[in-house]
Amino acid sequence: MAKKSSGAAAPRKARTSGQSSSQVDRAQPRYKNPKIDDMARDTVDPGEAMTGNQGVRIRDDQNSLKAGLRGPTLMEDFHLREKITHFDHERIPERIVHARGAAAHGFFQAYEDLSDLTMAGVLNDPKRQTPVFVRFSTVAGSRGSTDLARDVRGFAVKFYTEEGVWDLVGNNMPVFFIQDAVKFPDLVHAVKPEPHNEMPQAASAHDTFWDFVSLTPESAHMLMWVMSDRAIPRSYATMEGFGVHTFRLINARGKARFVKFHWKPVKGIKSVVWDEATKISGKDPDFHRRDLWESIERGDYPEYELGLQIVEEKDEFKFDFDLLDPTKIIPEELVPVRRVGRLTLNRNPDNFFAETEQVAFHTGHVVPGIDFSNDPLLQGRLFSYIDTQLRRVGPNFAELPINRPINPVRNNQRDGMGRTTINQGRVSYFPNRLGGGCPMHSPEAAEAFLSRAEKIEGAIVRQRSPSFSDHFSQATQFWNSMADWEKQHIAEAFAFELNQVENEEVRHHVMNELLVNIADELAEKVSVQTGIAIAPVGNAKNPTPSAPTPSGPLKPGAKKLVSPALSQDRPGTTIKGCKVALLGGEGVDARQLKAVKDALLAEGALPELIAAQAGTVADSAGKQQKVNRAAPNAPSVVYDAVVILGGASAAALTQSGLAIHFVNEAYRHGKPIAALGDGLQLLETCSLTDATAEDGVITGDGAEAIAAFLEAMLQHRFPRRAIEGVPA
Ligand code: HDE
Repeated sequence: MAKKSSGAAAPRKARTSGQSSSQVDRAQPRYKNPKIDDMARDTVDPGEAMTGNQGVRIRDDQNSLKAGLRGPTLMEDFHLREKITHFDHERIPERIVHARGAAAHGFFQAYEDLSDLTMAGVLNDPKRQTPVFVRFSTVAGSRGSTDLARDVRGFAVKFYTEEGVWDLVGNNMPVFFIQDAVKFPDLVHAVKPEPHNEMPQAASAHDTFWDFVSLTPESAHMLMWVMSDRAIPRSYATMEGFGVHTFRLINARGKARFVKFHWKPVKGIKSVVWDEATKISGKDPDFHRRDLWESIERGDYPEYELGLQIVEEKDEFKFDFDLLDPTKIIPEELVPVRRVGRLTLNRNPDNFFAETEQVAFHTGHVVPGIDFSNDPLLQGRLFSYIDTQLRRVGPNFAELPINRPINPVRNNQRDGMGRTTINQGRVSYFPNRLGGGCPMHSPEAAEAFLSRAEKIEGAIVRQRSPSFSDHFSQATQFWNSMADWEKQHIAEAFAFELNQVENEEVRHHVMNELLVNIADELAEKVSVQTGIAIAPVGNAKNPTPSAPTPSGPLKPGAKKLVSPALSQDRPGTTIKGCKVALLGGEGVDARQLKAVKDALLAEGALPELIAAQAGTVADSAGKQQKVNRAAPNAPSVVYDAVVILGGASAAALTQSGLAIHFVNEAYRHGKPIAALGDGLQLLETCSLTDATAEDGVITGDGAEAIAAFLEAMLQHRFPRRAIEGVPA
C-alpha cells in the first residue's frame, strides 16, 4: 500500500475552529530542514501492493477485462477506465509564458538586521533561515523547448516567511520590453511562434517579433539586453536576477523607501556564445535544467546574494528617468547595490509536476514591510498573476503543498474545485457571534499587512507620463558600457535575428527607427552583416505606421552615458562546477591524467575523461581508467574547457575526426585549451600552435602548465580570440 511519510504518522495537534487538519500540521516550523509538505509525500516501499484510487487491491494491471481471450473489452473494467481516465487528465495548461522551467528548494538568510528599512522578518532577522522555492524559466518557448533559446530567463522566488508567502517574480534582465501592462498580450503574441504555422519555436528571430518592436521604441533598452550574452547564460547559477520594478520597503514606523531588488550570483556572470547555444539546443536541450539538478545533487549549491538599491522617497524625482518606468535601470554607479543576504538552493524537487509545474507565483503575494509602486507594468501584473493561477491551477491553487504558506491560513474562503481542507464548524462568514468573532481582524498587530499611505491625486487619464518618453538613452548607455567583444556579440545577434526576418520593411524599420537611435557603431556593424541600408524612414514610398508610443528627444549627454557594472568583461573568482573534457585514449599519460584531475577536483571543477569508446582505457602505467563519456556522446559545446592529454593516445587523437572537431570548435567558442606533452600533436593537426597562453591556449607538461590552465579557466572564455580570428 502507498505509505504516507513522516507527517502523516506524526501526532496531530488539537484543531482549532476553522482550521483543517493539514493547516494544523503545516503550522509546525520547518526552517532547519525545510520540506514543502511531509503530509503530501507519497512513497511506495518495496513489496507493497498496488491498489486503485479507492484503495482496492489490484490483481492484474497488465491485461484489460475481455469477453473471451480474443474478445472485446468490457465497460465494467473499472480499473482500466480509472487508469486511462486519470492518464487522459494528467496535464494542466502550460504557462502562457515561462512554460519551460526548472526549480529548486533552498533557503534565504539575511546578513544583518534591516529593520531600519523594513518590517519584513525575512530581511530583518539574520538568525532566520526562510525556506524558498525558486523557478527559473525561458519565456517564449513551450514546455518541451530548449533551455538555450535566446531569451529572457525568469527568476521567480517564493519565500515561505513566518508572516506569509512573499513572491519576488523577477527576470535575469533588469528592464522589460514595454512600459504598460496593456501591451503585454501584444508583445507575447508577437514573440511566440507565428499563429498560422506555429513557427519558430522558442525564438524571437522572426517577422512578427521584429515588426512589433520596431513600432515600440520603448523596447530599445530591453532589446540590447536580449541581444547580449545575458540572453544565453551558461547556467542558472551564473546569471543575475532582478525584481525589475521599483518596489517599496516600509519599516515599523511606517517610513517607506523605494527599492530595486537584485540577485548577484556568487559564481559570477557567465554566458555561452550563440553558435554554442544553437548546438547545445540539439545536443542537450536540458542543459540548464541538468546543470541545476546535478550541481545540487553533488552539493555544489547555486548561491546568490540579495542586493538592494534604496532610494529615499524625497529623491524620487532626482534622476534623469522615472523610477516607475520598467524600461530603466538605476545605474549601480548612481545608487550602489547593498548586499543584504544570501539565497542557497540545496534541494531538488521530488516531483516535477507537483512542485515545478504547480507552483503558482503572484507579484501580489507580499508580506508586511514590502509594498508596490505605481509602475504601470507592475500594477497590471498584480491583476494578471492571480487570474492566470485560477485558470491554470484552479481556484484552490493556494492549498497545494508547494504553494501553501508555512504559517496557518484562517479565513472564510470555502469550497471550489480541488478543495483539500475539510473546514469544520458552521461559521464561514464575518462578522459572527457563533464563531466567537473568529477569525478576526488584526488592526493593531505589526505583523498584519498595511498598505502604504500614498497620496494620490490627478485626473483619470489613458495616457503615459512624459517622464517615460526617453526610450534610447539607456539603450545607448548599455552599448557604451560593453567591451569590444560584447559589442561584437550584440551586433552579431541583431544581424542573426534580422537575417531571419523576411519582410524588408520590418528589417528597414528596425535599423532606421531603433538601431540608428542607439549607436551609429551598432547600426553600421549590423548594416554590414545584414545588407540593410542606413537611410531615413517615413518617406511616401515607405511610410512609418504611426507608432503608438512616440519617443521623446534624446537627453543631452545621453550618447556619453556609461555604467561599467553592466559589462560581463570580468574574470571569475571560481571554476567550481566547470566541466572539463580530458581527451585521451589507450596509453594516455598516467602522470598527466592524475595531475590534471587532482588539480581540477581540488578546485571543485568536473573533469571527464573522453575516449573513442565507453568502458575503460589502459593508461601508460597499465592501470585501467574509467572513460566518463564516449566521444560521440561528448560534444565540445557542453564543456567549459578542454585538456588534450599526452601519451600513446596523442597520436591516435590526430586521426580522429571527432577529436579534431572538438578542439577546433572549443577554440572557436573561446574556451581555455591545454595541450599537455604529446597532446601538442592535436593542436598541430588543428593548426593552432600559434595560439598563446594570452589566448587561453596553454602548452607544456607539468605543474606550471596546469596552473596556467586553471588561471585561464577563471576567464571562462577568451572571446577576443574569436574577434581577431574566425567569428564565433
Ligand atoms: Fe510575467 N507572467 N508578466 N513578467 N512572469 C507570468 O504567470 C505578466 C513580467 C515572470 O516560474 C504568468 O504563472 C504580465 C515582468 C516570471 O511560474 C502571467 C506582464 C517580469 C514568470 C504573467 C508580465 C515577469 C512569469 C504566466 C506585464 C519580470 C514565471 C504563467 C504586465 C519582472 C513564473 C504564470 C513561474 C509568468 C503575466 C511581465 C516575470 C501570465 C501581464 C516585467 C519569472 O501571469
